[in-house]
Amino acid sequence: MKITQARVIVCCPGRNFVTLKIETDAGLHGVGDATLNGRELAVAGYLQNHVLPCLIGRDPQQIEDIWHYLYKGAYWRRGPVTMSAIAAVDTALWDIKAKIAGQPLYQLLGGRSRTGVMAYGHATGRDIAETVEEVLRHKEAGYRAIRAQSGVPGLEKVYGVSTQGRLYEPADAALPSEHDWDSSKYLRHTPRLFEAVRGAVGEDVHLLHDVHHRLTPVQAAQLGRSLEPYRLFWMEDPTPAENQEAFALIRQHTTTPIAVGEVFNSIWDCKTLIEKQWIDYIRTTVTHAGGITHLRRIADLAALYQVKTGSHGATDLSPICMGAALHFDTWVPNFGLQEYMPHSELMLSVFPHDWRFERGMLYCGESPGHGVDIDEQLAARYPYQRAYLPINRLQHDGSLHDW
Ligand code: GCO
Ligand code: MG
Repeated sequence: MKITQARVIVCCPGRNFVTLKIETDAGLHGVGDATLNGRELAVAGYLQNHVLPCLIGRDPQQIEDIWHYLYKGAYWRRGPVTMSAIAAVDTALWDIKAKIAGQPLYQLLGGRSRTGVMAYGHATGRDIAETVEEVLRHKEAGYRAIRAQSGVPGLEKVYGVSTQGRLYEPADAALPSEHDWDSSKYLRHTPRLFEAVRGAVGEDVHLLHDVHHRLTPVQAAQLGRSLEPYRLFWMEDPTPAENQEAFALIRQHTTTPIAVGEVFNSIWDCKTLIEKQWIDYIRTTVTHAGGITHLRRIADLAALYQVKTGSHGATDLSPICMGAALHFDTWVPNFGLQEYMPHSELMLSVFPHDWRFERGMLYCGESPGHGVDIDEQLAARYPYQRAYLPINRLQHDGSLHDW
């Protein structure tokens, strides 16, 4: 079997998505997600100019060899652009391989380990009362795990909180919008938020929170400790993780579980965090971490240290990534939790899919492959629109801070 054609499809049905479609001489095709929020065209260009010419004529069944051909063959290893491009190829090839076998993808990975995939939803409000209301609404809808974020008094815009009352989409402007930040205000407010949320929702729901890389290690340790009475399922991205050693300090001071890794793109980004058991959940997912082939390596390393998966599932990952991730989650022995941030109806119609959400659980489908495709004609009606993620400045003097 040979790859006959490969093309990159960029579309914006409400937000930008980069999709790779690979076709074969057997009449089968596969698709992969290559979306890198705010840097979409860099990955599209990398694929278009440097990857696709090398794929034509290759046997699509040689997934492992093609992965290393693209990784080692580039000489310039790792990085979000390279790894998202490799991930898209890898996802499309797994899709093709499973279609050849006539099996849903999870069967090729080793079969089903669970009946469904536990998902967490986002409860967000402009203040504590609104967030509590949203948490209760999610509980009512069947969610067993809920992430709670709220506006902070004295700060105008906060990560995760929509000011227009619609679904939150952080890449909200053609040039980066500017947010203001004050860690002291946030550190005072967040324990109050969780005191109210835990009081209202009771004991049976898992609660989560995303710090979004904003604290120093010692501030993160303070926050983790102050949240212990409310028994969080996890505290996410408490501090930036380029320096993996930073997590030793957080770990010394708090037993609040820690989830990290949505911005990681390889096993090397989390090797020390996992081996030292400084984290409890690894947030890498298919698109940004080199596809199914590489994600499996990360999950296997994590399993040795009882670290579980907690895959990123924001809307900047396309429904293709979600489909592939759900097959992965259905198989992976050390599964923890899957993030679920629903796409709009329009986005879902551009990507016909067989996965579904039902009362707090996600289920992959049973059709051959990963079960997601792209409607190219519909996608063509929604061309790329430049959109950036925001930046953050300290409120008191305008210094650039982590967003
Ligand atoms: C999450 C993430 C996202 C990111 C987004 C950036 O936990 O879901 O933090 O909301 O901000 O993926 O592109
Ligand atoms: Mg996050």
